[in-house]
Amino acid sequence: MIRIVKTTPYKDQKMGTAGLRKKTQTAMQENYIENFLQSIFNTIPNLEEKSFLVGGDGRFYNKTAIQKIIKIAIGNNVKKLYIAKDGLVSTPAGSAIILKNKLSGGFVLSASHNPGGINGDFGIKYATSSGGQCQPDESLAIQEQALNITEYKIADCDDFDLSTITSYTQENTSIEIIDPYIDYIKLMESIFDFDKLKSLFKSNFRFVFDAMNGVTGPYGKKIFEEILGAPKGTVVNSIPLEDFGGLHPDPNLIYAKDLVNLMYSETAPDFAAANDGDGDRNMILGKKFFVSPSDCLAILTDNYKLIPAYKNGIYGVAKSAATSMAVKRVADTLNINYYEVPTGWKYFINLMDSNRISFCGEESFGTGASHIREKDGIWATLFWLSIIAEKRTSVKEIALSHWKKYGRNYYLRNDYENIPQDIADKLMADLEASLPSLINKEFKGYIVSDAHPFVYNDPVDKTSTKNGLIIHFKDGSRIVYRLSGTGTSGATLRTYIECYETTNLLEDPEVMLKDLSEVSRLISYITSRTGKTKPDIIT
Ligand code: VG1
Ligand code: CO
Repeated sequence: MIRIVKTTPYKDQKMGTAGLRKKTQTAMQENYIENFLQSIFNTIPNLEEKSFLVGGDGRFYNKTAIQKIIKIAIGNNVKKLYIAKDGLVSTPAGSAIILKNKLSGGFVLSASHNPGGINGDFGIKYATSSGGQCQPDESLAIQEQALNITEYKIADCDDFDLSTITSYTQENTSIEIIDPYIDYIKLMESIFDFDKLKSLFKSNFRFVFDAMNGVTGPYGKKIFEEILGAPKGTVVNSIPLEDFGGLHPDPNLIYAKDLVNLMYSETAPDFAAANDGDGDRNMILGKKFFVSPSDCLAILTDNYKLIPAYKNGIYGVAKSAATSMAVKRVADTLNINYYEVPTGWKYFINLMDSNRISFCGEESFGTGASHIREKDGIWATLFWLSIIAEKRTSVKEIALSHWKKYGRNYYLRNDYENIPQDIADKLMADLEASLPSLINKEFKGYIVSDAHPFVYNDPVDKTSTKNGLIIHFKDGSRIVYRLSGTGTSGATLRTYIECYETTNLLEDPEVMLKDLSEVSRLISYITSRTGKTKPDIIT
């Protein structure tokens, strides 16, 4: 039986950089998930012809929310649901499943790299038939619905067993519990030379993959250990846990501490990678060596010919404005298309759909390609393994020879967290107003050459988006300022800082960018406005 339930809106149901992201206890409020799902369905016509994927990264409340989504979908007469077995699907695999099966969209329940558990975060990433997150106008339409919702439709039925591959029919909806691995694994096999990777694992090569107790554990076990022959135990933290074992499933130098310590110890293996909770982010490490995400994108692009799927050429590459300029140097040399877009993977989708780019990346540990419409941590890891299998040299050597060829963009992201929203908004507004007056001014030896808000004009649908403020200096250095769109408490100010070097290639970025970091605080009065003399997080 379908029930119509009267409800009242939650005023905070706004889409952020990557869908809806909230404190878990916020998401657990009565009707919270129901309202949001109904709001999405209200924007989609002809639901009786539509099919959706549902799954998540395994965090706390995943299973409860999946049952709610199934029942709301039945209530709205959706034609078909593909539910990931055990409710587990990575964000990239979700995109692959939507595209391969030509689904109308999907829901991946994840707050990505944010901690899980009842005191952690919860989220819903809503993808359309593009295989990626909905576009800004679609987000607005959903928000509009959410802010005015008065009722939702839900099926009165028992929960569904998600633990076996089977199918059900309820009212007019068919529900199929699917294997969430197979389509993704086949896709990876179609891109990379698995035989070559197997031969790498037959040598003395040693690799650790840290799934951070998130959803890529089972994917990693199947791909690296079972198929490619890496030794058992190569994948660590491999069982998806509701609270990520208390870890913060964010693959960076701070939160993947055990892995970083291992890689900087005398017993370090040759190569390591970590993925975030939902498997779209990656961190790449060599022996005593860290590859920054911006460099990662540049290095992968420079080596595209080594990968069977790309050996005949790539269309081009795109990066978020906040990401370092390293990949532009490669794009210019390779003479391929190059685009700079706002932060958020959705901005890459039009460029991929129109064959303008093949690769893309963000400084926030995201790299990916047009095989799907999300960033892809395992893809990036397989790409690095392929480069190593070909060159049989160390990660450090690969990066160093890249810098020798192109120069090095030293890069840091400084985050100032938990700032009261009004203070953060005012800081940004005042900084924006002051930009014209900064031109030609000197700060600690750095002279401003240009300063402007970043405006992106989408070449496909002709929309323009404003995201962040950019300050260029005469020597090629840059500072980008923007406010996070994924936080769940207070505002986070992100400042992205870079300089360019052609000779001094092996310095510590924090040393290289010490003065420029100070300049970033001076120009925007961070300290006097927030009381913070240094960033809370440096990545
Ligand atoms: C952050 C990152 C951004 C990324 C987004 C989603 O957004 O900066 O690059 O696309 O998270 O990543 P923000 O607005 O907080 O800076 V994930 O792994 O949630 O999908
Ligand atoms: Co993520």
